[in-house]
Amino acid sequence: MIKTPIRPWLALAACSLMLSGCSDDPAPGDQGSLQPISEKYPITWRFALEEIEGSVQHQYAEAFRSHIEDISDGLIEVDVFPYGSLGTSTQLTELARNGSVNLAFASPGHLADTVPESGIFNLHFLMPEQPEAARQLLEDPELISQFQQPYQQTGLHLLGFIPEGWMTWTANQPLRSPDDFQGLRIRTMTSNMAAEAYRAYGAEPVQTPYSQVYSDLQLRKIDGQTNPVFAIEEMDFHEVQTTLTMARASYFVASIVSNQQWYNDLPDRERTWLNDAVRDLAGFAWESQETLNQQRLESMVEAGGIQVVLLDDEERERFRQASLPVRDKYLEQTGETGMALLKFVDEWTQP
Ligand code: 6CS
Repeated sequence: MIKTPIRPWLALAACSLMLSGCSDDPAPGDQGSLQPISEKYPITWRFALEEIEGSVQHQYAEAFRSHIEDISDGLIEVDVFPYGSLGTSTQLTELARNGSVNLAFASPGHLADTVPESGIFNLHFLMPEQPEAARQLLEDPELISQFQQPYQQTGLHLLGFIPEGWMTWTANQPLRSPDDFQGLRIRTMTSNMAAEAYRAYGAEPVQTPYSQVYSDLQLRKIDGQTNPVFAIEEMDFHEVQTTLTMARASYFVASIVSNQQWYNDLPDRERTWLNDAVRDLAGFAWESQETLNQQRLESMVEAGGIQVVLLDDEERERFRQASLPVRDKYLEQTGETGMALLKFVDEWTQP
């Protein structure tokens, strides 16, 4: 069955109309106005997702919606826009930057062309292997604060990082060593740093939006792709690939961002509700991605459509060695800020 790809440009046009026609809500920046409180509320915050319904980001956004409604006593409502309703990841970042949406997910795999420092999460063999350590690193306020200025320079405020699980590799063959990547057309997210990580293995990366991956695999325009398990299952990539290789080389990290000006202009109590909600949901984010990744791996294996290959330490070490020069490319693009971030994460990982 040929799937109809999501057509983000059509959806985006529709949404621009929808956004301009749905402004019972004050425009971003108007929310500190002198309107009587009873007229001003309820306010709706728009939250754009890079993933479809049922995904890690969607589960998070639904929990966020419910939590913020609770802590604000119904004064804040949240409109969640799953992937496909507004545009590609890069377009969502633009919508957050220009204030058309208030909140969005922005994955460094796409965002690194806009915020080069965020490309650190595209480096392989960087994150701590132990889940608890990875979690603590991503929640470390010092890490968030080091990223704040690079995000702000582009008009975004970084609210936090959300883990989505280990990236896995799918192809029509096992990928046990860099030799297996020679000439492999692997789809990566759209930033150059995301592609560099696979160029270092000898692959020919193809940088495309998420919505295009299924049909490109089906039509054999690409040979493989990389994503966490939950995403492979929900986007049906396992239908058009034979083998899933687990190398534990990199971790999928998404950032939650808001429009910087909107964030600055929020009345204090609304800003507090927002920050509290992100902090309160950190545990939920961690647990929901673990559960979703585990359940979907089991269901794909049970269905029998895809073979799972786990790399051993020796195999992983060959990839680690091949991945190291990519750190220099990251530093070329990020200078001293990137150097400080890399040092921070390295010290965290190998104290
Ligand atoms: O591969 C991608 O482009 C996407 N993958 C996931 C799991 N989330 C968002 C991102 O855009």
